[in-house]
Formats: sequence, C-alpha cells, structure tokens
Amino acid sequence: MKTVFSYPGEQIAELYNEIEGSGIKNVMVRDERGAGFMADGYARITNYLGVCLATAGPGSTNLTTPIANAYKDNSSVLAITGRCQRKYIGKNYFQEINMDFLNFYKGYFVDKADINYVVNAFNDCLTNKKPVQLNIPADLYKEEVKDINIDAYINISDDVGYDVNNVDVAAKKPLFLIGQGIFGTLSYKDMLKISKILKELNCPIATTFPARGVISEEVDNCIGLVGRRGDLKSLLEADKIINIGSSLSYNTYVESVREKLLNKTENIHLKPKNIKELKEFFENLDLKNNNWINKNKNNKKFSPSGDYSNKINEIIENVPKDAIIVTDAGKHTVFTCLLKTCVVPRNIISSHSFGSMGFGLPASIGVKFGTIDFNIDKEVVLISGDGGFLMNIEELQVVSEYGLKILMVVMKNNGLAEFCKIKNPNFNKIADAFGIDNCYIEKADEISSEIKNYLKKNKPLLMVVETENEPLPKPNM
Ligand SMILES: Cc1ncc(C[n+]2csc(CCOP(=O)(O)OP(=O)(O)O)c2C)c(N)n1
Ligand SMILES: [Mg+2]
Repeated sequence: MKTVFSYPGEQIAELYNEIEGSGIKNVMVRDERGAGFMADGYARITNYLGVCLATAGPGSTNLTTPIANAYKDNSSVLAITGRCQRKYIGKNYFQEINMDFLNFYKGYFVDKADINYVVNAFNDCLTNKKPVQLNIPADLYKEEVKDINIDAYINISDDVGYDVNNVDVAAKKPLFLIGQGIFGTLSYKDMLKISKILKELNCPIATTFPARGVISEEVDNCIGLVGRRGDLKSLLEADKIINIGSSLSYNTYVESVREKLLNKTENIHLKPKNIKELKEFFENLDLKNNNWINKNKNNKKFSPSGDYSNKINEIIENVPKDAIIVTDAGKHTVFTCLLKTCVVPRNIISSHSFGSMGFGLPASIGVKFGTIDFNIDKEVVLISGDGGFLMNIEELQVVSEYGLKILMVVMKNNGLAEFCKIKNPNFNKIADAFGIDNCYIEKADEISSEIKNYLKKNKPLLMVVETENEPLPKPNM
C-alpha cells in the first residue's frame, strides 16, 4: 500500500496519526466521497487495491455512494472505517450507528487484535474485485497484536485458473467477448501485453465498456464495444460467443436480444495471476483460422454532428491516444464513449454500472496518483459535465496541493443532460481561488493550441468549454 485517501475524525484518529511517518502517502481529501472515488480510480488504473479511510458515522455515510459505485463496477476499494470503543457499541454513543450499510459486498468488524482480519479483508478485496469494509473500534489500538509478520500471511488465493479442456471452440462463427474480468490480478504493465495475445487469435474479438482497449480497436480482428452503445450485429451473427470476464450486464446483452445471446454463450472462468498463464490459456485453444467478420461493414462509427460532440471530439483528437480519459456521468460520457477509439486498457474510466455524478474529478485524481505510484507513463484527462463537476469540486484543493498534472475539462452546456437547465458559477474564478491555471473556450478551433501548450507543462489545467446542448443518438435497446 503506497497511498491512502483519507479524512480524519475522532474514531479513526489513532490510525490516521500513525500513517504519518509510516512511508504511506496520506492524501487528505475534502469530503469522504472524494476519498472513495479516488480509491476507486486508483484501483482501476493500477489493478491493485485503492484504500480510503473515514471516521465513524458521518465520515462513513459519506462513503456510501463511492462504495456502491465500486461494488457495481467491480473495483477493489478497501474502506477502513472508525468505530467508537467496543463498550459503547449499540448504546447511542456519539456518532455510533450500525455500520453494515457499507457492506455491499463484505465487511469485517475487527473485534479483537488479530491480524487475520486485515489479511482477509485485503485478499478478499483484491482477488474478488469488490469493495470491502474494515471497521475498527477505537479502543482496539490499545491492544497488542502478537504475530505481526504480515508477509507470512499474504497469500493470494490459488483458487483461480481455468480448465481448458472444457472450452469448446468448434463453431463456424465464434466470437470472443472480453470483459474486465480478464485483467484478474495482473499489473497494468501486463494488462498492456494482453493485446498482443488477442491480436494473434484470428477470431473476432468484442469487448464490454470497462474492458475497451484490452485489444486496440484499430486492429482488424477487434470489433470493439458491443451492446447498448456499441455493435449488436456481430453478437447476433456469431453462432457461439465465448465470454471471458464479462458479467453480461444489460449494458452488454441488451434486453431485446438478451435471451438469444445467452443461449449461445459459453462462459469461461478465468482470473489470471500473470501474463504467462493467460498466454498458455489462449495457446491451448484449438482455434481455426476464423476471422469471419468484415469489421468495416459491421461497424458504423458515430461522427460528430453538433457543437457538443464536435468539441468533445476536438479534445479527444488533441490528447495522446493512450491518455487515460476519466468521465463523469451525463451526455459527455456518451459522446466520449462514441467518439473515442480505445487503444490501451482503461483508456476510458467511467462510472459504468452506477452512473454516479461526482465520480469524475476525484476518480481522475485517484488515477493520477496510481500512475505516479506504479510508474504508468500516461497522461490523465478528465471530461466532466458542469453539473457533475460541481458535485465534488472541493477536491480541486487536492489537485492544487499536489500540483497534479491533470487536464480537467468541464463541458459547460448550462444543463443537466436533457433534464433541465442550470445556472453555473464562474468556473475560471473558482480555479483561480484554488490556484489552478485555467482557460475558457468558446469555439472548437481554440482547443488544439490550448492542449498543445498544456502538454508541454507539468501542472494542472482547468479548461472550461462553453457548448450548446445536443441530443444524443438513440441507444441500442
Ligand atoms: C449522483 C447522481 N444524481 C443524479 C443523477 C441523474 N443524472 C444522470 S445524468 C445527469 C445530468 C448530468 O449533467 P452534467 O454533469 O452537466 O453532464 P451533461 O449531461 O450536461 O454532459 C443527471 C442529473 C446521477 N446519475 N447521479
Ligand atoms: Mg451539463
């Protein structure tokens, strides 16, 4: 663990103070929601654990939305939460409430000084790609832990792998559907190597949204995104779909064709621990040379047609292809999804299954810390709506304090998608108040030179893009 996203309070103070001087970076957020979303962004880009820390009661209730978000999107967020002393639990003590509300997946209440709680929470969170709560009462810190050799305990479960004999690939028109489960516990550097393996398969490969870029969408046998915002034709034409790592949500297997698709799907349970294991798995498949899809015929790419999509397109075209683009929730998410060609894993990070506004800014901060800690050499770009940006805007203080190089774009359409119009504060003055460089864009052709300048420097920029509203294309239902 290299970085923790936290906010202090009485019931967690003991632990909070210990982090100082421990070698772990303690990033103090300005709202616990920020801590949760940062931990989520950190977990997604590093494919490791993202840790957030909050006090009991209000500190923890503020974590609810980010933890639900991590649960829905299968992100390894470990939430360490405080609790009053054990003798006061259930006795209406200050800030004392039942803490189970964070256990969307699982929670550990640490009722004795046993290191196994920590180890189990850690392993659970990492190998099952789900958020886990570790709830620690304040008096526990006074007790001594006897066996503290933590390395002896860390043993990532071996209960993974696959049985290749069961995979039947004898079909005329097979199609691989890849979901983010394929990342297993690989490092980001190994995630980048999957592309090479998949390119050699000579069989069409489709992906879910979270897995986009696992194989570059510029490659011939990559169909790209399928489902609600992607291609459906290939899924329908295939006579067998081999699913590796997709939960087959309604975003991928949409309602109207769901049953048909489920009937021809074979699910392979694969959680690779290293790239060698993944390579072996694919090498052992008895695949015929079977690239039966003409990708260009099947895939009609969306092209920008109005002011909003034009400006988003201009941003995408001017940042490096492999920049990690984090979005918030709204129209800008859909336009980004439709316009971006993904070439690396996690090219777009979004709140896919929970659609949580307020995710973007803090998640992009978490992603940035992840790239720093794990030497992932990628630019980080946030594309947010004006509504969502204002939801966690206080985290600009973290961007400012750490001088994080993030290109933060606010699409100012003065509206919440199609719901209603909104009035906005002066975002540029807000950036000034936080001591962050900023610019204001009215026309699409002003974007390119601003981004070129930004890329030469090593500090954050808030780019406020005034835009007209634009209707979204209809999704595949
Ligand atoms: C926390 C939360 N509240 C409400 C919604 C419902 N909702 C979805 S998109 C949206 C509007 C987003 O507006 P904005 O951030 O300005 O992005 P835009 O659509 O304008 O690009 C709303 C209110 C949500 N997804 N999340
Ligand atoms: Mg808006």
